[in-house]
Amino acid sequence: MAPKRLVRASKYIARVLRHDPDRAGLRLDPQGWASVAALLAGLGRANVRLSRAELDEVVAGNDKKRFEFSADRTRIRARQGHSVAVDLGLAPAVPPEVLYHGTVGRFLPAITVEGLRPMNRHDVHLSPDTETATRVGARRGGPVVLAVAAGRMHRDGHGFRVTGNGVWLVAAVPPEYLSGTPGTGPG
Ligand code: HQG
Repeated sequence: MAPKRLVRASKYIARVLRHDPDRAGLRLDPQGWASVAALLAGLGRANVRLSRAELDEVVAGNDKKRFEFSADRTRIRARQGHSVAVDLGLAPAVPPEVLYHGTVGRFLPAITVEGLRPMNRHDVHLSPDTETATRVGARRGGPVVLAVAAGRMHRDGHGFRVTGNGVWLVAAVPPEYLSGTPGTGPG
């Protein structure tokens, strides 16, 4: 289990690299990369003091592999989840026939009408299995897992990409591709 301080640092880094680079005085390049030295300096200014070795530990030990280093390890970025404009350079990929989305009951009336929208992120995030989707939904309350007819969507021309840690991204999911999964929500 990571010490509390590293968990706190990890959350701060996620916020900076995905949503708010200004907060740490950072500039992200178009692919979302920031200088490791600048990140550590920015963290220090925000009183989240971290050594390079501890940063390595945060990146390697992160439960969902949220961050990655460049090949020369001088730059770092979030693998997904941005609200700031970045081009992660992910190639289009053919999704499995079914992907899953974990949400909560209170969003279903809107989702049923509008489908899944990226909300504050750049893409809708989909999970390859119901266990992961259940965890994603449970962040907000009693989880409801929706099945997404990803194969059919792809054949209909919707572009999918997959991140290095197995999260599937798509611009939106129209309601006709959604259905409930047994036991977690409306059928
Ligand atoms: C919902 C975490 C109303 C959607 C997780 C979700 C994931 C709608 C929320 C990753 C809607 C957006 C992404 C509509 C979608 N009307 N609500 N039309 N369409 N929603 O956090 O998928 O820890 O942006 O169901 O584990 O929950 O950050 O997306 O509940 O992998 O690495 O609007 O974030 O990863 O919430 O989570 P989010 P998400 P990290």
